[in-house]
Order: sequence, then structure tokens, then C-alpha cells
Amino acid sequence: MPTAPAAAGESAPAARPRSDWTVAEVRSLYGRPLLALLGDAQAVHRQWHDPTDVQCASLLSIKTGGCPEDCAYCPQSAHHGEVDIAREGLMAVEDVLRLAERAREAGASRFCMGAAWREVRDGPAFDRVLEMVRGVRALGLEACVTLGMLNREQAQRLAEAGLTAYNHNIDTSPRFYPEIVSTRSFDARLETLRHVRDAGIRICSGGIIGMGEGDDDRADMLQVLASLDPHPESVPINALVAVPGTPLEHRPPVPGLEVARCVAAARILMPRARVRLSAGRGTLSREAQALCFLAGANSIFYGETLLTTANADSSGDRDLMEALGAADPKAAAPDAAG
Ligand code: SAM
Ligand code: DTB
Ligand code: SF4
Repeated sequence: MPTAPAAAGESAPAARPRSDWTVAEVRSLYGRPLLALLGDAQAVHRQWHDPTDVQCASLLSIKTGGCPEDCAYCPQSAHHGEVDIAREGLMAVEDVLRLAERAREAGASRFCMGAAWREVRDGPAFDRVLEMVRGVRALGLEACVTLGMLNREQAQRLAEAGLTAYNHNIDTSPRFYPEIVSTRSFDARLETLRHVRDAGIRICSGGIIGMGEGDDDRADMLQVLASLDPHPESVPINALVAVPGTPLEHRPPVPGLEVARCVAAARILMPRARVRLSAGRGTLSREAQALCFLAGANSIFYGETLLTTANADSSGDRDLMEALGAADPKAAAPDAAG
């Protein structure tokens, strides 16, 4: 396997993280022997973060299904008529805030709201989402939304409502992207991220592994994320949840060691980011998850459901956090990073 120049020592806390990684460098890093990669990732992680600090983010689908986009992985696309999913219109503000309060009581520090929209359209629905953002912030929680594509003014309005972060994943490599999404371009994703950044909102952007891409695609996806300057404050690493009725329904689960490799590379490339072990965590063993936390993951989605699929079981998560000596989710406070 190819080896890369020592990565860990390059990232002293005082140094500015690099945004000039080349594709060749990142592919070489990604292909390092796993034990070497994990060791370096752990060293970088300890330089920049408290290793016992694991952020718990809560996720809610505020508008479900019937999305006009054709994303092969997504159960919410209207193109996948065979998926067994109940479409729901945009939720009422009071209902969202009640659930946000409950998530806060359960220990979440960030409340993330997702809508199955291709893009934001100005009007009453967007106004309602702005109201939700203001309400979640008023509860003392960080607020994150993922609403599809945004223009400059919409990003500005979200910033004015107090939004902490905007989630917009690049999903995979530029090369593999057209095999997964046919209704929008990779560049359009980057444009929305520019609008988010220019409005002063933190960026949450990552991707999905296990869709049939190769290691070079995984590396290239991370290279694009690590080329953003500054880096995204949060980087969700999702393992595909293969939902029956989607074109990717028969994809085998991603082995835990591959998730750990991806997390480790993300940690080395983006030392300051919160790397979130996101969808697909429910099928990983406790030991595989522990390896991912050692590799530098420091955030999870906590709660019984993701958007439409089951998440890892919450009581199992509490036991796991206790067994690992990670900070008690109930004591988690909103933080300055991520
Ligand atoms: N519609 C908006 C968009 O696409 O930006 C926001 C919601 S969308 C469901 C948010 C992200 O969830 C996607 O970008 C994708 O990375 C992730 N996602 C969706 N379905 C998934 C699945 N089956 N497995 C893993 N991640 C998934
Ligand atoms: C992210 O990267 N993963 C979350 C969140 N951002 C919005 C979504 C995961 C969705 C998994 C499939 C589902 O539950 O529908
Ligand atoms: Fe729609 Fe987002 Fe799902 Fe794509 S990922 S189908 S844009 S909800």
C-alpha cells in the first residue's frame, strides 16, 4: 500500500490547517496502512480536542418525502415510488419546538432540522422555518437546518434568524456524483456552500460511503471538503442506509473498519472540525464505533430516528458513552466549535 508523508505532526494546534491538499496527497493518505492512519488520526485528535467530548445532535424531519430530486440513496425522492414512506407536509412551529425541548432534556446540544426540498423557495414555508430557527435558538440549543439549495439572500435571512450551521453534503467525489444524483450538479452544491459561508453561517458538509464508490472517490470527497477555506466546522460521515425501494437497496453494509478509515482521514485533513459519525451507526458494533471515536469522530446523532430511518438505540448510546467514559449527554452544553 502506498504511504504518505507523516500527517500528524503537520497539524500543531497553533498552525492553520491546510486547505491546499492535492488529490494525490489525499489518495496516498487514504491508502496508508490502517494502523498507521488510525495512530496519526488519534494524535491529531488529541492535539485539537478533548477526546472524551462527544457532541450529541438531535435530528428531526420537518418535511418528509415527495422530493423532486433524484438522489439514488434517498428514501425521500419522489423518483423512488417503491419506497414505503409516509409523506408529511411542513410541520407546525409549536410541534417542532416541543420536540426540540424534549431533545434538550434528553441531552442534545444541537437540534438539526431536515426538509425534503430541492431548494428553498421564498414564501410562507421558508418564513415558518425561520421561525423554527429562532425558537430553537431561544431554547438555548444550537440550530442546524438542511433545506437543499439556497441563494445568497436566503442564507442571509437564515443567519439573521440566528442559525448556527447549515448542512449541505457534497455526498461523494466529483467523479462519482453523476452516478448517484442526476438532477443537480456537484458545482451547485459548492455554490450553496459559498452562500452559507458568505452569510457567516457555519458549514456542516460531508458525505456518504457505501454507494459503490472506491477508496479514491472517498479520498477525493475529503479532498474537496478539505479544500474549503476555512474547512467545514462539521463533517458528517454517513454510511449508506440501504432503504428498500431505492436504487441502492442491495448495497452491502460498509464494514466498520472502512468507516473508521474514512473518519481517520477526515480527522487528519480537517483537524478542527467536528467529525460526526452519522447515518449507518446503528449497524456498527460498539467496538467499531469505539474505533471511530478513537479515530477522531466527536459527534453523533442521538435519538431513535434519523430523518426517516431508525438510528442507533438511545439507551444503547447512553450505555456506550458511559462505557467509553465520554461526557454524559445530559451534561452536554452547546459549544463554540462545530
Ligand atoms: N434535501 C436536502 C439536501 O439534499 O440537501 C436535505 C435533506 S437530505 C436527506 C440530507 C442528507 O442526508 C443528504 O445529503 C445525504 O447525504 C444524507 N442521506 C440521505 N439519505 C441517506 C441514506 N439513505 N443513507 C445515508 N445518508 C443519507
Ligand atoms: C447528514 O449528513 N446525515 C443526516 C443529516 N445530515 C441530515 C441525514 C441522514 C439520513 C439517513 C436516511 C434517513 O433517515 O432518511
Ligand atoms: Fe431530496 Fe435531499 Fe433526498 Fe435528494 S437527498 S432526494 S434533495 S431530500
